Amino acid sequence: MFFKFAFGALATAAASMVAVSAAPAVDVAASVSSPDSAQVDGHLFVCTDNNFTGVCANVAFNVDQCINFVSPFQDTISSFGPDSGFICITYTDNNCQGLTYTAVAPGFSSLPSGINDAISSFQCFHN
Ligand SMILES: [Ca+2]
Repeated sequence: MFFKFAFGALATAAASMVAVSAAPAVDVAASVSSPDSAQVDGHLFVCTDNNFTGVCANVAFNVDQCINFVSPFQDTISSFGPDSGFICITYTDNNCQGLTYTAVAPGFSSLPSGINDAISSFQCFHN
């Protein structure tokens, strides 16, 4: 998860990964009905392209909560990673159903066929 980003918007996304306070992450969190950022347990950093590039967001979660992705992250994620201290299970269908792919920090800079561009929801736990 530690890459140099070529574009300003991506640099902002990278900064949000650390500061967990940037506007894009908050907007996405709200759009997927994530809990209030002041009360969340952690964040799953997701990007639409490999190597944590493309459109990225730091999606807030509470442990044991299943969150469905919405546009632009529904069936587009190609790299992702959770905050340290958590294990996150992604699913190829909504409501945490379908094939699973599990990550701990720093996550995966690319995903295998069948998972790439197929993730629809996720659920995280303390690791
Ligand atoms: Ca993708």
